[in-house]
Amino acid sequence: MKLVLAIIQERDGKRVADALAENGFFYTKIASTGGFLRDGNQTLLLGVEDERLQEVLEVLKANSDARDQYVSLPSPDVMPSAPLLQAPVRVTVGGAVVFVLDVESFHRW
Ligand code: 2BA
Repeated sequence: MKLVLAIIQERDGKRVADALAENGFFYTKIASTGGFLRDGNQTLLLGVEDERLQEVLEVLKANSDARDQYVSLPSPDVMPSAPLLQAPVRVTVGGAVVFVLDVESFHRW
């Protein structure tokens, strides 16, 4: 079994959730915040059997789009000494950022 940890953009949340449910995947959704943009995103935890790993990755990929976003200045919390940027900087935000972890054991009571 694998634990898939997928960080998706908030705007893709409903589409991804509907597709996962339609395909019979269980998941837990956690509201999260990106450390760089400080924008809301969603973190999904999915426990999946090894043989369905590829399938769940395809569902995630098909339903989450990469988008360009503009950042006008570094967050003072992150870079206190950085000067303000003159012009907004374009940043491409995934798609999805996905980690796949081996599950040592799984229990449900
Ligand atoms: P954020 O941290 O808000 O990052 C949003 C986007 O900003 C990133 O998109 C990337 O294109 C850019 N970015 C992030 N850190 C940067 C930096 N130090 N310098 C320049 N550009 C930077 P994605 O890579 O698609 O990441 C989307 C979200 O996924 C991230 O939101 C974060 O919440 C999460 N994420 C990405 N990589 C991660 C990692 N290695 N560990 C944990 N979470 C991660």
